[in-house]
Amino acid sequence: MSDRHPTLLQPYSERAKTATHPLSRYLFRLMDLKASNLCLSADVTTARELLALADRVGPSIVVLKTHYDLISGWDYNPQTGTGVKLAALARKHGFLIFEDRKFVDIGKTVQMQYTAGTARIIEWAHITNANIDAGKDMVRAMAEAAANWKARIHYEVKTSVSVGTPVAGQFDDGEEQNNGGSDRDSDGRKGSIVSITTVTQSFEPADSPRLAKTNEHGDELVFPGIEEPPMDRGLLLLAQMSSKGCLMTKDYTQACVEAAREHKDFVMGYVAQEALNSAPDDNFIHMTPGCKLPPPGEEENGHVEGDGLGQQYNTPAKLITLLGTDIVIVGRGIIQAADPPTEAERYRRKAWKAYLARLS
Ligand code: BMP
Repeated sequence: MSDRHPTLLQPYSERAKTATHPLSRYLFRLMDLKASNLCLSADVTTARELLALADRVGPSIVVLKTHYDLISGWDYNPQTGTGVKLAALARKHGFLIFEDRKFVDIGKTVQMQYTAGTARIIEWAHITNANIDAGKDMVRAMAEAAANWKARIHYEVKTSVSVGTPVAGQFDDGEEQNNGGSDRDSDGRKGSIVSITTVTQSFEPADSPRLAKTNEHGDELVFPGIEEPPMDRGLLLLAQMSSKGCLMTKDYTQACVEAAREHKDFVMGYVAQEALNSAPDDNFIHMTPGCKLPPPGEEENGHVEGDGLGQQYNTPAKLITLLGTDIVIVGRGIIQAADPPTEAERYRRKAWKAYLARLS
């Protein structure tokens, strides 16, 4: 770990000013505003539980991590489904959604998996991640897909059927017009058209405030103190894992660092077990799973047992103060508690304290 890198001693509010990625700048500001560097890994099994948990724990977190493919009853409707409902909760409580999809494949395939298919992840997840074992071109492919998506969402959803005589300006230049050829007359109308039927269909992103307002009561609520996140999408590179015997080598991790530097406009940072910023102008964000606190009342920096299936745990103090991560990702530590919101607050306080300790 690069223990003397300047970002380790910089407040998140300062890092918000120099981060390259618009979503990282936003996230650092959100962390500062909510005094939270906690991500909930919402690994529950039904959509109903997921939405209820997001609503209850939302006030304590800045990121909610999903595995959409372990949720039964996930509603794929792009306008009213689970992704849209999560996005509304994200706006209400002020958190970003991170789909822990761990993309790994050839570029063309990941582009399609990211933007299309059943889940249309790009539409509701601000952040996703990739294992770059397949090579760095995959990152470029995902960056391109995200840029194309962002360019497309400037068009809004509009499915309309109109019958009548269109006025000038109704068609964009170059748009196909089934008018049999016509000239505009002096008042701008297309003189030779008696009647025309136009079907226009475009779309709107799942996290558009306007779309969500048509959804359910309360979905129009927006977290105070900060604007809504930018429409940019961000990628985290899976640079190291928390699991025992993980096969990711130092060379692989270093390749992630290089890929991140090459795609600063799309890569926000890493899922890693330690801080990886080492070049003078690195300001990537680090999120770290494999985090658990000993039960309340026990030595807070004591050893925490793994789960018997390869998962290994460290405390927020070790991960943030010593190893320099920015956001801890906690799943079962919170979900399996008797009262998840209270436990999430305990994790938030400890993780924030660990960050303040690092600064001092
Ligand atoms: P838990 O806190 O319950 O162990 O959950 C950890 C979560 O983080 C899981 O969703 C897992 O898929 C994810 N994760 C991990 O545990 N280690 C990694 O290295 C990368 C992960 O995404």
